[in-house]
Amino acid sequence: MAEIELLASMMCADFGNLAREVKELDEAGIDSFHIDIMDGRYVPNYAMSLNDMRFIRSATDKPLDVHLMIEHPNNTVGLFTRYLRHGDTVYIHPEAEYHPSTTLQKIIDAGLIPGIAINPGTSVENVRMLLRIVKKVLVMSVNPGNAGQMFLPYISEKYTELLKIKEQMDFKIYWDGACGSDKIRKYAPIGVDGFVLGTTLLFGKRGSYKKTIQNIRSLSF
Ligand code: S6P
Ligand code: MG
Repeated sequence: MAEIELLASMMCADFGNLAREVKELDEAGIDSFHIDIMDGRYVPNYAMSLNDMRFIRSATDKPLDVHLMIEHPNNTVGLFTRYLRHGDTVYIHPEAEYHPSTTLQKIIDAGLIPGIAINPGTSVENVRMLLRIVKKVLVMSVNPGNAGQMFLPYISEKYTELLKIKEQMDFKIYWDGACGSDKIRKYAPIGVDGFVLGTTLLFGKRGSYKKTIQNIRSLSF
C-alpha cells in the first residue's frame, strides 16, 4: 500500500499563531496544507481568503491544496493561481460554474494540479466527464462550509464507484470532512490516497502535532 497523504485543514488552525502553526505542522511531517477559500455565497461561511493563502504559501515549501468554495471561480481563479507554484493544487466545485472544464483548463495553464470537489449531494455520474481532465478528486463527506460537522454516511458508495473508475484513469482520491481514525483504517487500504485532517483528528488535541501525525500514519499500516 502506498503511503497516505495527510493534509492539514488550515481553517481549523489557531490564527493568532498562524506562523507557528504552519512551522509546527511542517516540521511534524504534514504533506500538504489544505486551504478552504469561501465567499459567503456558494457556502454560508467565509473561512479563509486570498491573503491567508498567500501568507501560508510564503511560510512553507510544502504544497498547498486550495479548495475553492466560491461561485463562478472562472472569474477569480487567476487571483489565486498567480501566487501558487508548481506542485500546488486548485479544486473547484463543478456546480459553482457554468463551464467547469474552462476553469480547470485555466488551472492547468497556470502549471498547477487541477481538481474537483464533489459535494455530498452530487453523484459521480454528474462529474464523470471531468474525471478525464482532473488529477485529484476531493470527496466531501460533510456539506461544504464548516469544520466540525457530522459525517454523512451515504457518501460512502461514491468511494466504491470512484475507486473502480480510477483503475482506468489518472486521478487521486482525497477525503474531506469529519475524517476520523476509523475512516483512515477503512479507506486507506482500499486506495483512497489522502485525507484532510481538521478538528476530528488533528487540531485542538493534547500532545504535539508530531506525535498526532505519527499516530495517524500508523493507522494505515
Ligand atoms: C469544509 C472544508 C473542510 C474542513 C475540514 C474539517 O467545508 O472543506 O476542509 O475544514 O474537513 O475537518 P473536521 O474534522 O473538522 O470535519
Ligand atoms: Mg476543504
